[in-house]
Amino acid sequence: MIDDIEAHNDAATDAHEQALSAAGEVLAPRGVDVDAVIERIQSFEVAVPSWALQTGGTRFGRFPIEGEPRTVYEKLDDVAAIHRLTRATPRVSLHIPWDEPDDAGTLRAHADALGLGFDAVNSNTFQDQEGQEHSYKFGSFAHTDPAVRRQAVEHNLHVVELGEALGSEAITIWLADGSNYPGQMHLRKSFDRVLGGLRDVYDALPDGWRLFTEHKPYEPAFYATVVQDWGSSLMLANRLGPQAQCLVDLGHHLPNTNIELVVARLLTAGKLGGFHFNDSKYGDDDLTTGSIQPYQLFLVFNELVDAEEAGLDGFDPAYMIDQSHNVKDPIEAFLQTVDQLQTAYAKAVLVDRDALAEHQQANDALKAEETLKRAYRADVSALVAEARRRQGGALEPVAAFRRAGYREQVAEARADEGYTPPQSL
Ligand code: AOS
Ligand code: ZN
Ligand code: ZN
Repeated sequence: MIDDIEAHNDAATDAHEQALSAAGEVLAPRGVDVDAVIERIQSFEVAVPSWALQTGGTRFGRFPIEGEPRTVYEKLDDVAAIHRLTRATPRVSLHIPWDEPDDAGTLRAHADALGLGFDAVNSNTFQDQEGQEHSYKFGSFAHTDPAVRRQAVEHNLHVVELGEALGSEAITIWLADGSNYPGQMHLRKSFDRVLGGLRDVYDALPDGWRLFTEHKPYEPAFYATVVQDWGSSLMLANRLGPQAQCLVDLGHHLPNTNIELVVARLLTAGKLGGFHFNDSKYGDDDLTTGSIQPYQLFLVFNELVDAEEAGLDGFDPAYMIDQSHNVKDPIEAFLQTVDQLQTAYAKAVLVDRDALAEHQQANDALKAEETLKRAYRADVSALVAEARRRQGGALEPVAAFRRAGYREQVAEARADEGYTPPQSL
């Protein structure tokens, strides 16, 4: 299916090599080791969420495209295509029950054959599923009825068990629990109930596993959400123990929140578990990462690279994407996203940290800011493309994807009854 990457790269090579040498001419005199930066970009990996390979939608509707994956197996095929082009997405973050496999062993074998593994598994207690005994209308872990809380805990234990069978090593728990009106929910007691439920899940974690709590300020609850911000998430992680950490979804902050500062604080606490990358203009918009606020994304990566280079104890964030693709082809949106993430990472690697430290020490606000801006302004697109090429990926992933006609081919295959595996990936 996507087997003409070399031919595609050949056609794009001349222009790419000119761009790469032009970048070298700008960066080398600044003391930048271009090859070292390319190697750092090559080391960057991010997981693809199983829930975003079909077109998304809003509560007003969804506009599907032909060739969308129908099963979790087909979703993995699409992730393999993204990985083939980018060489940066070797793992899938699975949503349960939306992508619950009939048999974990079969799914794991399918992933193995595609060269894929599994990142954090995601539970779901924000919807009622068919045949479910108790409703989550008024909460799950925070519910006033112990039977509902037990059901939510059991579901999460099942997700951990399934994740273990798939080779995953973390669970992400986002709770929709909250209230729409003052007085509806006891603010302190609801938090205590959530902590109690999470403790039951935490106590059952296999060795080496991590539990991520994902905060979100509002939606679906519009008055008070139980795990509404990083402070609540950190309280939970601290109370639970060393295997509990916080997950930062970039879209889960009120307007103007300084997200890089949130990241810095969680790093200091040793509790930065991972990310859901996306971008937003207004709320939890789940737009393509870097599409709205690329400078903010760079500043987040600046904190991450700073921690990485400082060798911060326990620094090991799980990088994952959480987007909804309402108008773009989801595979193309992921190709664009990975490129945006690598770009932000590369620019953060370019920051002259010694100079920055000197300017900070001297309280030279202008020079300190300019140090960041200089790295941010650098054109790293050829370095990112070269990192892909060196690993066998595409110089221009979206162009290669379109030229390969992958979506058209799967549209045909997926119109048939049953599952037709792609012929080559
Ligand atoms: C919800 O707003 C959160 O971002 C979740 O992380 C995610 O979108 C959901 O769990 C889908 O699985
Ligand atoms: Zn999320
Ligand atoms: Zn979200």
